[in-house]
Amino acid sequence: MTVAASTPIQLIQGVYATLDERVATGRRRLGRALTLAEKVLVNHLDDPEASGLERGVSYVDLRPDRVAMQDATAQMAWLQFMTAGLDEVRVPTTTHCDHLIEARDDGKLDLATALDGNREVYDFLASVCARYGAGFWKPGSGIIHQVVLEQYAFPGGMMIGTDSHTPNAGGLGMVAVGVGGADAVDVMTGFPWNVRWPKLIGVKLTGELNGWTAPKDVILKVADILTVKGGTGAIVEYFGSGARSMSATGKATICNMGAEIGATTSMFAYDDAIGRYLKSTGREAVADAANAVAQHLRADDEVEADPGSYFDEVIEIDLSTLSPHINGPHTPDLARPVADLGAEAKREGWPLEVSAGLIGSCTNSSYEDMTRAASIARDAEAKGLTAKAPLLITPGSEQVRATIERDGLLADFEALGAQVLANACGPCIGQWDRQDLDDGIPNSIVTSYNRNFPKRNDGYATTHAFVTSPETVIALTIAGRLDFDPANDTLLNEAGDEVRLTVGDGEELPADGFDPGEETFQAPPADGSDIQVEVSPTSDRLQLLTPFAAWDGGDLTDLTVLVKAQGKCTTDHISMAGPWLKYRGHLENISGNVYMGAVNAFTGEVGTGWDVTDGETRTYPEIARRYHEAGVAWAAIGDENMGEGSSREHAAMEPRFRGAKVVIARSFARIHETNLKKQGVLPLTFADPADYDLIGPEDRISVVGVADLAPNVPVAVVVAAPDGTETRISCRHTYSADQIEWFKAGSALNLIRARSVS
Ligand code: MIC
Ligand code: SF4
Repeated sequence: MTVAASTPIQLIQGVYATLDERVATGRRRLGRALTLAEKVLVNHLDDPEASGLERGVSYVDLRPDRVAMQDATAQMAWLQFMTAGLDEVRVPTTTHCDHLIEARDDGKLDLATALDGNREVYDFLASVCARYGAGFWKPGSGIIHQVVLEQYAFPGGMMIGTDSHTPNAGGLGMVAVGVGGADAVDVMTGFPWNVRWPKLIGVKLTGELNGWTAPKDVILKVADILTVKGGTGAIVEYFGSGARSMSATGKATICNMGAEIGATTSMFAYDDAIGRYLKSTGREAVADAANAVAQHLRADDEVEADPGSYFDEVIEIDLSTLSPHINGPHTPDLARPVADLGAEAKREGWPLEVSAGLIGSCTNSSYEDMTRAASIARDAEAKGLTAKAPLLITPGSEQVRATIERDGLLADFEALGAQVLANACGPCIGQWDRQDLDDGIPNSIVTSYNRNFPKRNDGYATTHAFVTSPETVIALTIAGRLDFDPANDTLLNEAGDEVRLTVGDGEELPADGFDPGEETFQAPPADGSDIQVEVSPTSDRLQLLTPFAAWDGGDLTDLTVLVKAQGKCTTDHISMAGPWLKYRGHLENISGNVYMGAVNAFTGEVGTGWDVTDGETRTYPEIARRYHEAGVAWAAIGDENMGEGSSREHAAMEPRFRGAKVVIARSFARIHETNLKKQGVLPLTFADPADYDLIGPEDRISVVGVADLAPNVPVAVVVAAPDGTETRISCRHTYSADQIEWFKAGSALNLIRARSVS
């Protein structure tokens, strides 16, 4: 298999060739018209006749068309793939280098520093891709989701990616789902991808965006309505005239940030805007092929006419009356109109001064985003305004960077004093060596990113991050204040005149086409079998994996409680990013951060707990290491939406490596729950959420009747208090019969290894 810099038209035609028959099968089996998501799903079922199709209940096997991985998650995924004994990936796969570039000076310098500092990891990824037939996008090529949108995504396709914002490709009408590395390895090794048949949420968009309102405001509003867990287990399908009025990249922004409501993915139907984007990015043939099957790349007419009969939940948003929004701090679903932020910030004591504005990330770094933001920069310049706070720009891809440079937009930002960073994630994932401010100083930043968990951007707990559209970011950065409403307020310019900022319409696509910029793709050789993939035994960045032990057949008894997390415990809390990204290929070293950000429910302290072996208080990573060395098996307890956020399987592998047997929470985020299952840790939820309160610091937890673990049957857990009192509680799980085998084997990967050997 040769993996090219774009999806071959033959692959797409192959997917479209089965649409007629598969859509008919879906309509027949469900006895009704189909939504778009259902069409794409049915067309990718491993067995369309036999699969269960009960929403939120049946587990199904799907056959994705592609796999994409970014450098921070790909290392662990490839290390797992390498143990499977295959010669080549079975599904087209690409690796994208975007997460490991730290922002400090400017794009060029920072890239050179990253190339040097991460050489071992980049060499590993480049050689492992060449060895196993995968495409490699070098550092500087751009953020995975922008590159995928520009090169690989296609309407009606299905892909999985080892990053939670993979749904970005839903902007082109793809079912694109974020997964942990072990899921990717299943598909790369030729096995189907096993997932629960999703529920469906419909979002009907009417009207048209105008003024300061942008596509970002749609998802900020949806996040407000659904909250960080409201999309769990569901695909969000956008439809209606308002959906058709938006650009393809605007649609991608909305789908991208659907990750923040826990949705499996989000998607839009194929339309003229998507066709225009495909043509503009050199994919005329894909647009032609999509046009030929267009009736299957949207929901059946009955769905738009009567959405309530087809979706589990329907939300309606009128774009004409939607106001610009801004969400945060600390959680992406805390929304309000921009106009109301000032009053709320004063009430809450959030610093009103804006200390930095950041535009970019996979969510908002398209050509259209940049032209809208640059129009405000030009307007401000012309009106004698300067930016009151530092402005940092990260172009989403080399193609966007080269094009906005050619078209003078970078110069517009630079005229405002902006720092142009590398085409990478940068400050979005804590890769920000912030020079202008030290830790400990309460401050507010505004970003066009998607997440704003504490410490996420600069590593400072005292930074309040607000997420909004690029337009609003630049306006608030120019004003230097959170209590500025660009649509209604004025600013004083250098001459002392009151002026109002205006926002341009932006350009959907570059009139002169895209400039591809520097060549950043490395195709694999036709035969990579003689390529050596080096992992030094003394490396502190990479470590070969040792298989986890299989289940011993007994109950999980007498487990110590390592951590009982209170409130938000995202994957950033469980396995911090930023400085820790450098250990993503080294399980032992990265375990040095396990649960470091979790709030101890017994003490309210962050990252420290009680060590049962000697009664001392230590950091969670230290206690976990000591338990591992002493052979103490343990449990972790979580609150609502445990493991929210990222796809990083390190948040499951680290606990597993250090001896976790079970994680019991009030509820889980989808990817984290699957990652725990895949790595052989039992994820359970309290049947009665109030039982969370029962667990004390010195209690011992036993999961009984493990041998009888069966789908849809609750599990009994005995909580033994230090005085000997035992309380029996009931917990739920979501294992299918197949998934129970992962647990028994010790991990899903152990099963793959066993199958490849036999
Ligand atoms: C994120 O936005 O949190 C990340 C960093 O892109 C993660 C992936 C990772 O942790 O490597 C994600 O969203 O999945
Ligand atoms: Fe990168 Fe941020 Fe997007 Fe994650 S959310 S892929 S860190 S740009």
